[in-house]
Amino acid sequence: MNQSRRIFSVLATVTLGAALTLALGGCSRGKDDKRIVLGFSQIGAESEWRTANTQSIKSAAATMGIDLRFSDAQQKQENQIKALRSFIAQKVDVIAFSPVVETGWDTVLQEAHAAKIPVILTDRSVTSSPDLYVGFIGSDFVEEGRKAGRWALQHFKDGTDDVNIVEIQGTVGAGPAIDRKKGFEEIIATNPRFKIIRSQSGEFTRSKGKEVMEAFLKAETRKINLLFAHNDDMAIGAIQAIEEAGLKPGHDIAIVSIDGVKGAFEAMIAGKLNATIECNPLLGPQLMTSVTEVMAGKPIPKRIVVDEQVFPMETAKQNIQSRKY
Ligand code: GYE
Repeated sequence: MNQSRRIFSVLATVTLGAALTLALGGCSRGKDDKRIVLGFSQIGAESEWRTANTQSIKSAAATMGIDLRFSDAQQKQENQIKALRSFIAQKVDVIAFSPVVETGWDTVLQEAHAAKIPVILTDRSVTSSPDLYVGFIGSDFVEEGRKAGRWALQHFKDGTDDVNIVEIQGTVGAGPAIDRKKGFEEIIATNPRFKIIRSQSGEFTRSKGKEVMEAFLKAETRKINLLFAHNDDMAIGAIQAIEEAGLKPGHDIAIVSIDGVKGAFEAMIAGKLNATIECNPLLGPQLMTSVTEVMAGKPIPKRIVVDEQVFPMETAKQNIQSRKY
């Protein structure tokens, strides 16, 4: 081999090697990358809450040096199951996910268990056996529903008339939809004046919330006194529908919703939303701490509950600046 040929052949080998390293780099890691690999399956991007939750998870992983494989399921359980199976195939160190609905997870959780990959639930829980996951970090949704109910009892305490309530529920089968309804009903059942006259799912989105409220307003002949929306986004959608029907949201129809996102504070300052019950989406740091603990062989609590408050309209102005989502 002459000089130039030898140089060419060396160069070709080096280039081919580099190209292969680059190509493989996406799915496998360098030998000395000791970072923990976390596969995370997110529900989607249906609400302001979810966007804040995703940001929190991504930035906490970056801060804590965790190699995050993030997958968005676009609100479909089948996509989440596919993502979990792909994490198992990739042999990630830990799997975490926010289950869109509560049921239907047994098989895939058993597969993760058989592969000895610990699973942490965040935000929403499942009905599967607690032996199939190491812990669940999230809010107490029944308590959030109770807080909304207590707020309603207080708000209408002076009257004697019936309080006709319409409810816009979250995604059918989702933990927060089931539990918020349960907590709210438990409280309003203590006063016979309070009646839910219509209830339908608005899938946790603004556009569906608007659609459902439009349908309620069209079909209902009785006066609607209160709207209970399972999240702020649906309440914000419903506010538009109420205005388009020529009514004053927050006045003609009182509104209470859950999450405490910026949009809700803005609506309260504008006098269109009466109260929001906080549900904290900033679960990233807690999740990453749990992931590191699990990898260090430490037990983590089976249930980590997030602390939350109620914000009535009157306190919106003084609190909006300090809101982080
Ligand atoms: O309230 C809603 C989101 O699971 C707590 O999901 C979460 C809920 C939240 O879409 O806005």
